[in-house]
Amino acid sequence: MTTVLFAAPSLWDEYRDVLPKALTEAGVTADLVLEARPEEVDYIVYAPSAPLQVFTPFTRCKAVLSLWAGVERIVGNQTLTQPLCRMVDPALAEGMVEWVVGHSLRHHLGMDRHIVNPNRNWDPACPPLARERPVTLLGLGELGTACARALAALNFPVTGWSRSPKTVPGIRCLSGDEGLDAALTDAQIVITLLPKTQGTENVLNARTLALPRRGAVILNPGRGALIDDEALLAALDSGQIGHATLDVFRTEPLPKDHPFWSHPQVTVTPHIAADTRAPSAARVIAENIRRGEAGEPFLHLVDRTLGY
Ligand code: NDP
Ligand code: OXD
Repeated sequence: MTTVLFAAPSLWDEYRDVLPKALTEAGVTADLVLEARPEEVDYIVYAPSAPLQVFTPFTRCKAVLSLWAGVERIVGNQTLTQPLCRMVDPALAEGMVEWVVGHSLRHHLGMDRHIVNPNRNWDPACPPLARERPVTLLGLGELGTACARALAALNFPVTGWSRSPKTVPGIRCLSGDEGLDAALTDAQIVITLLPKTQGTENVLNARTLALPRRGAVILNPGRGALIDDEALLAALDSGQIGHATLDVFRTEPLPKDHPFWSHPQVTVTPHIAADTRAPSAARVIAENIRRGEAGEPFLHLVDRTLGY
């Protein structure tokens, strides 16, 4: 019998029905458990909240399957020698597209001026068309590409930046250290959808925040560490950056006394840009277990040397 250890007990209520169903639909017969003798476990379903952090005793385990897309809290775990797969799920991408498009349109259309207008100002200034507002996505992976396509479909001129060169129809694709400055220069909306790695930490810093058009908007649904907080606050205070909508932070929950909470040009959302939805995530987990049992390659393997 295949034993699947669900090592994220705080999420069990969401998965207790949908994961067995997904396993059955995938044709996998498995014992899904919350506790087991480590040497009897074939697969571990993992989330950062999981108390399990030492993987050495799981000698039979064929893969650790993350419910999260971002794996920075497990990828460097020295006790983890088993393959690590991250969450790639159409529902996660759908949620991220909605958050990114929604917040981009808020700033593009200047909605705040009309939603909060205590002095009843009749200000008929019209925003430019989307085609006149360049948007840059740092990160052209599963989520970045989905967002790039959605924004391009609304006519925004979209530039995407990735580590390796890419071709995405309708998107200006740049890559590598040499592509970063060109990707940011003159952008009016900058969206960060990169993983947190040594290569991406503080990618937005005092130097790079000076490159977008004055008054540009930053949206960060990626990870807090992608942005140098102090540099962002200075850029907001000087007007170089007009607004920052931030979903992720170096410390979460964001401490109550953090200056982001009180800054008039910062919107804080509580790491809700895209949630892992249990019914579809369960299907992703079940498919990888089916593959493992059939001796097929796992989907969405993390590259430990790259860190994502
Ligand atoms: P992917 O791994 O599919 O994409 C990552 C992208 O970042 C790729 O385009 C990759 O380049 C690029 N990249 C990585 N390192 C560098 C670098 N050093 N320089 C330039 N580009 C780099 O990840 P996803 O799109 O699935 O997810 C992105 C991140 O979104 C997650 O890691 C997570 O942190 C965050 N996230 C946030 C959520 C939220 O609710 N706020 C929900 C889910 C995810 P290449 O294509 O060449 O590999
Ligand atoms: C994730 C996240 O990485 O929710 O899945 O941030």
